[in-house]
This record gives sequence, structure tokens and C-alpha cells, in this order.
Amino acid sequence: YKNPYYADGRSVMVHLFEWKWDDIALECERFLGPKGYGGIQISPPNENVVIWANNRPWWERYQPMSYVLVTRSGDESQFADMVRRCNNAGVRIYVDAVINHMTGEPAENVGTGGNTAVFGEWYYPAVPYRREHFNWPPCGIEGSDYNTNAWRVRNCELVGLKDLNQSDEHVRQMIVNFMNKLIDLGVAGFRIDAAKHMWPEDLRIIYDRLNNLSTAHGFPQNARPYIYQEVIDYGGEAISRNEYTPIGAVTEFKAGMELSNAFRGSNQLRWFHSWGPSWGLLANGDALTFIENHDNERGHGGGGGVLMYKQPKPYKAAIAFLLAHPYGEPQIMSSFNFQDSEVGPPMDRYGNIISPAINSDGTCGNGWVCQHRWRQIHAMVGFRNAAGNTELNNWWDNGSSQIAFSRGDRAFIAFNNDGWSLSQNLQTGLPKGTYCDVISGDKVNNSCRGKSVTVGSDGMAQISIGPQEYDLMLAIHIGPESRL
Ligand code: LM2
Ligand code: CA
Repeated sequence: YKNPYYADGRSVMVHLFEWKWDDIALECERFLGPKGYGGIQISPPNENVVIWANNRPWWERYQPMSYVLVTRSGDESQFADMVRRCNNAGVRIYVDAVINHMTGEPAENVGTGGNTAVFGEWYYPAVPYRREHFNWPPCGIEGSDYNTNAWRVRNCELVGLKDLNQSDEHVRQMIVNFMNKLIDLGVAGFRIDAAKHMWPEDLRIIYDRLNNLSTAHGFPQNARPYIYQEVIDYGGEAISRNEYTPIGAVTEFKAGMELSNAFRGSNQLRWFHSWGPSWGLLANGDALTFIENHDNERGHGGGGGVLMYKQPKPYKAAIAFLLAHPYGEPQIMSSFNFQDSEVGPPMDRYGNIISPAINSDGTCGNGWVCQHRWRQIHAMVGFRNAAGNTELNNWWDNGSSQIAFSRGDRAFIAFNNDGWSLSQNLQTGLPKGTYCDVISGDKVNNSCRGKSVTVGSDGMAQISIGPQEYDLMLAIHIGPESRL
């Protein structure tokens, strides 16, 4: 369950938060496929309750009404078309699976597919679920439970959301049917929402009943779905993420916290020489790493304190480190612009999501941030693909926040998070030649729009990054986007 089964030569997953299926299919063909992205995390595809009281907040999608594949992102045929077209473009789809609970809104009871529930009776006819399928009697999770009471965290309601009992055979089978339907449509895996709130032994039984990935959609024989479980664990709680690593990968929230701290200037970059498990991070193969997610970029999910698109310079640098370093399976966020932490995606007055516009410079409009289209970010996807499975070599630092390293003899990156210039002759590990820095500009007509770097036959090159430059890192690699 720990292999994302990216197509050959690809890496990096992007969370296209609240995107529509038709737009994702286009994005696979016109951008993500050509740029080397490995996969996409999509918003929950199953029917959710419609919440007009809060003007269709993004979080209505975390309130399932049924497992019918109809949401504001599209219907089942659009979903199937997206998965097929993205797989054809070499880009895998991972589904955000909300299986801990159903709805929590007593006042609103119509779903995006037109189904309804009898909220006060715990009755969801379109699944169907009845009262006997929920943890009973109901209780609410309290803040102190996280430190002291694992049972209550798993068997009581999370913010009032009706809590399914995954020990029940019927519940397991409904969840398995839902996930297997998605696997047969060609998805490559799942984010398990609120995994901390479910018993690992129940989850194991559910995962073991999942189908192999679909060979009809190009996956190898006997491939198991990639499973990354959302467990927020900064230490000290009654529930540990180590209870979940035996059954799948786990979201590594500490990675984004530490990288955000450092690139904000609160920690020196030289310490990242030992980045990985010795920082208290998960084992390499267990970790889904990211700077921010849809919750903590807006202060939900206990979050906050992480870099995001509103602090572009340190944010891009933190992502560049995440993607340059061999540790972890990295994911990046692709957001819509927001001021209010509850507001949903750009929409018209009927609640229909408005598609991103694509500007002539390749950036997005209509309120979509599209970090995955920022040059400094997609260039680092190219960097990671060029680096492949090489190790980290040629570490250099100045004893403060100027660092550099190579990935074998294929890629080299330097960072300057000090307030003074970096100007050094450094070992890049790369073959002799001239390379375009993919951070400061593209390679166009065989010349560099940004900086160029000349590597001598001994692998050495003069590297310069001033403290006031637009970006604080420089990256070169042997791929055609960089090598002249
Ligand atoms: C998650 N991971 O474990 C998601 O990443 C997170 O986004 C979800 O919360 C949460 N778990 C449940 O799937 C979000 C949002 C909450 C929101 C819930 C349900 O962060 O604020 O709660 O979705 O929509 C909302 C209201 C809350 C209310 C609740 C139930 O904000 O005040 O509680 O609905 O009506 C009474
Ligand atoms: Ca639960």
C-alpha cells in the first residue's frame, strides 16, 4: 500500500483542491502530463450535503450524503473520463476518501446528487446506512480526549459528524464497494481522511478487501492501491501514527512545519544536512510529505504556522527543498485564492464552480492560484524526475543558511536564506557543460532566460545567489529543460 505506482520517470503529487473533473482532464493533457507530474489528489468525489447556510463552504465536501459519484466537481461519467485521460497522459489519480463519518448539518439535508437523509434518525437511504451502522450511543470528541482517550477519539463524533462504525460488516462492505468502484474506474490510491478517528484493525480489513489496481488502465499485475492516511501527530497524543504505518503510508505533518520554520528564518538551513528520520520524521517509505494542506493553509485541522502561497518567496524555497531532497513522497498544494477561511471555490450564484482561466503567461485566473503552474515549482518536478533515485551527495553549507547539494551526478541545487550573498565555487557533481538555472528562467531557443551555470570538467561551478534576488535558490540538472 506504500507504492504510488507513478508512471516511469515521474514523481510529485498535486492536490487540485475543488477542481472540476473536466478541468482536471484538460490539465493532465495540457500541463501536468507534459511537465512530468506523477499524480493528483482530487477532492472527495462522492455526494456531499449542500450547505447554503454558509454559502457553499469548501468543507461541505467533508460531509458525505452517499457514495454516488455526483458532486460540484462532476458526475460519474465525467469522473471516468478524467481518470482515463489522466492515466493516458501518465498522471495518476488519488481519491480523498471520507469514510469516518457522514453529515453533521441538521438543518440542511439535500445532497449534491439530490439524495436526502433523515438526520435525526441516522438514516442515509442512498447508501444505505441506518442507526445500527453508527457508533452508539453518540458522544462528541472533546479537546482533552486527544491527549488521554484513544477510544473516544475513534468512537465519538468529530465536530458533530455522524460517526460510522467500521467494525460493522455492512459498513465495511459499503466502504469497500465504494473504493473498489473507484479502483475499477482506474484510480491509483486514496488519502484516508480522518484516519486517526478510525481503528487501525478495521482499516486493515477494509484495505485488504480492495481490488488490485486495474490492469485495463495500465497498472501492473497485482499492484495494490497507494494508501496514505491522514494522521496529524506532532507527538504526545493518545494515538500515535506508528499504529498506522504497518497498514499504509501516513501524512508527515512535521515536514511542512520544520521546513516552514526554517525558510521563515527561525532555523538555520545547515541543520538540514541530517533531514529525515533523525529529525523525528517517519521512515522514508512511510511518509507523504508536504508544506501545507487544504486545512492548515487556512487554519483548519488544528493547523496554522505553515508557509503558503501568500508568502511566495520562502514558500517556493521550502517546496524546492522538499522536491530536491530524496526524503519522502512529496505532495504540493494547488489552491484557490481566499481571505475567509470558510469560503468555497470560485462559483456563480447557483453554486456552480467556475473553471480556472489560463492566462497567456501560463498562470491561472478566475480566483485560482495554481501553484503547480508556477515556474519555480513545476521546474522542481523536472528536477526531481531528472534526479531519479540518486542519493544526496556533495553537501555544502556555510555554517549558517547557505546550503547546496547534488543528487548523484544528475542534479544540483543551492539555497541562500542568509541576509548576505552566496558566492562560492562548489562541487555540483554534474558533467562538464553549461546549464540553465530552472528557477530564474526557462531555457528558450537554446539559451537561458535566467542565470546560466558553467560546470568544469572537475564538476566545479561558480554559484551566486544574492540576498535580494526574486528567488533564494538555484537549480540545475541534466534534463533537457536545464542542460544547454
Ligand atoms: C479532515 N481530516 O481529518 C479534513 O481534512 C477536514 O477538512 C475536515 O473538516 C475533517 N477531517 C472532517 O472530514 C472540515 C472542516 C470543518 C467542518 C468539516 C465538516 O475543517 O470545519 O466542520 O470539514 O464539513 C463543519 C463546521 C463545524 C460543524 C461541522 C458539522 O465547520 O463547525 O460542527 O461542520 O456540522 C458543528
Ligand atoms: Ca470514528
